[in-house]
Amino acid sequence: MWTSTCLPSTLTWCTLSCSRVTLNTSGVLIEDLQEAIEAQEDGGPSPRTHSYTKYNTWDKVHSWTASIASSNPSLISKQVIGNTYEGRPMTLLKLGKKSSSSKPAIFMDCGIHAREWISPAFCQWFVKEALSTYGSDSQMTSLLNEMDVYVLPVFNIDGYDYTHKSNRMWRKTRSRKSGSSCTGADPNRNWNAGWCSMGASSNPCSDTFCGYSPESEIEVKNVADFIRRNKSAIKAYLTVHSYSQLLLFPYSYTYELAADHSELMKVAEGASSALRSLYGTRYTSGPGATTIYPAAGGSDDWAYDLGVKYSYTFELRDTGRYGFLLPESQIKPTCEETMLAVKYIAAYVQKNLY
Ligand code: L98
Ligand code: ZN
Repeated sequence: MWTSTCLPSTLTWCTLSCSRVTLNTSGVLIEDLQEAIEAQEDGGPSPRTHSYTKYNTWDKVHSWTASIASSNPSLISKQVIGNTYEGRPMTLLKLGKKSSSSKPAIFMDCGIHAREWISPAFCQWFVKEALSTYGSDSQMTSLLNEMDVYVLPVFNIDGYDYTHKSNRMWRKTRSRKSGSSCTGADPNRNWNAGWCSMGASSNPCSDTFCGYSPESEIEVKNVADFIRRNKSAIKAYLTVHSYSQLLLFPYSYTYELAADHSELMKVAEGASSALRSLYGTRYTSGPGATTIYPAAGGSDDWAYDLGVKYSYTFELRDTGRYGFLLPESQIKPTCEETMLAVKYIAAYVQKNLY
C-alpha cells in the first residue's frame, strides 16, 4: 500500500499526504509504517557519536556544530540568529576564508520541514565536504576564497526533534496559540510572499497551515531578519527539502513567470545535469507553481522578491518509493550527487558576481 499509493501521477497529493494513508482511524501508526521507519536504518547500528551517513538526532547535530566550528577556526565561524519556539538556539555556520572586506555570500538552509530527514543530512555533508576539499578542489577553494557560504543545518529544530521522539511524519513547527488545540504552522507557508493566498490553509490543524500572520513563526522571523540584514551580500538562496527529485525556482505563489525565468531555468538545467552525471538520478526543473503545485508563503519566493535572484528549492530523493523514510544507505549517494548541483549553482553565481 505504501508504495502503490505513491505513483508519480499522485505526486501532488503524495508529497504532502502519503504518511496519512498509513494511519488507522484511531490515529495509531500501523505496522507498515513502523516497518518502513525501521527499514530506514539500514546503515548499521546507531553509533553514539555523530555520523555523516546516519540520520543524526538534534542533540548530535548541535554538538557537531560546536565541534566542527572550533576545529576549523580559519574557515568556519558560527553565530546564533535567534531561538526556536521551544528555546533551542538556531546556529548558523559561515564558511569562507576570512577577509578584511565583506564578501558576497550564498545562504543555504536545510530542514524547514521536520520529517524531510535527508535535508539536514545534506547540509552536514556540505559542511564536511567544503572543509575537507578546500585547498585541493580548485572550485571549492576559489568559492570559499571569494565568497561566504552560510549554512543553517536544521531550520525547524523543534519539529525535527519531535520527529525523532514522537511522530516521524511531523512537518510543521511546534508553536502553540490559545484558541486552537492544534500545534504548529507550515514554515514554508509562513513567509510574506503572496501569504496564504493559494496552496496553503488557514486551518491551524492542517499540515499546510500558513500561520496567524506572515513570519508568525519565530524560526521564519529569525531567518528572514538575518537575510534582510545581509541582503546586499546574499547573492543566492538555496533551500533543501525532500522528496520528488525536483529543482524549483520562483514562482510558487503565482503562475506568472519570474523576470529572470530563462536564466533561472538555464542554471537549474545545468545543475540537474551535473547531478545526473554521477548516478543517473533524474531531476525535473521549473517554476514551483507549474512543476509541483501552487503554494504561497514559501521562502524561495520571498527571497527572490527581496532581490536574491538565484533562489532555488531542492526536492531531494526519492520519487516516492521510500519518500521521507529514505534508507540511510542512500544518504551518501544522495549527498554526493546533490553536491554537484549545489557546486554548479555556486560556480555560476560566483562567475557572474562582477
Ligand atoms: S516540501 C517542499 C515543497 C515545495 C515548496 C516550494 C517544493 C517546491 C517549491 N516553494 C514554494 N514557494 N511553495 C512545499 O513546501 O510544499
Ligand atoms: Zn519540504
